[in-house]
Amino acid sequence: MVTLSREDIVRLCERVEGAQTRAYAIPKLTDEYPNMTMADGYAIQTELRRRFIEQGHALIGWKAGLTSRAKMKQMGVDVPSIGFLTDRMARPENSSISVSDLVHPRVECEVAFVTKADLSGPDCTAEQVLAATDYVLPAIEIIDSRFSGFKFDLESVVADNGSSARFVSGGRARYPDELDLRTLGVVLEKNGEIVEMGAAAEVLGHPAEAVAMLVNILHDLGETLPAGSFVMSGGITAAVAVQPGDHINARFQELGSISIRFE
Ligand code: OOG
Ligand code: MG
Repeated sequence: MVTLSREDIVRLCERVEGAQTRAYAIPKLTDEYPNMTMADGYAIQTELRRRFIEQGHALIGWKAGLTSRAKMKQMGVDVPSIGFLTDRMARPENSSISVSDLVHPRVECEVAFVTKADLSGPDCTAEQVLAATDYVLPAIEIIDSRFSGFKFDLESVVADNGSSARFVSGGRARYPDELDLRTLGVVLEKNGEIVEMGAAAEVLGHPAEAVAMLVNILHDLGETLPAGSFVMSGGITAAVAVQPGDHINARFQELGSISIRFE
């Protein structure tokens, strides 16, 4: 249930938007509003999406977050969430990503889905997601919580659009029925060293489950997932902090690898 007034939602949205666009850390929103609900968090996120679209950003898809045990444990949160993705967050494969306009970025590897049919909740299933999937491809998400110390609770992180900052996709696109998306392995390397590894089943047992969950949360927000959407299903392993000079390579079984640098 939304408990915040429209005025408070707009005020908190402006606070998050300022921290995102000017890259500074703010206290988590629940410090000031301890009774804030998840619905309040989504109301702030929805207002942020409205403002970005009004400013000319294009909505290209969505992301599920906190869908693996590794991520939930790392962040101390046990409920998955969703956020929106715009064209301004996309970066090319092999590019150098500037950290000067980010607070304290981390990288994570995810399986991304591109859809070819509309999907809607409230009872969307993983089977429906796979039937509506055009292809899957690997992705690196660069998350950047706007909250001090990268510490937050669910209400605050939802308002901050799930820490969304940048993402890079590429590698090799594949049809989902040609792969076993549960046993698909990924190795994350930083400066030539393996720092994380895992299998995609870490994401709710099957990454398509995370997309189904996302569609069902969208239903609660009064939205559907249109054909042609780009959806990231959530970090498979814990996220890894990056600094200028770091080189990241995510090797996905069957889906190729993605490399990026930070400057
Ligand atoms: C929240 C975003 C989580 C994922 O893939 O789990 C996320 C955070 O950890 O800051 O994007
Ligand atoms: Mg993520």
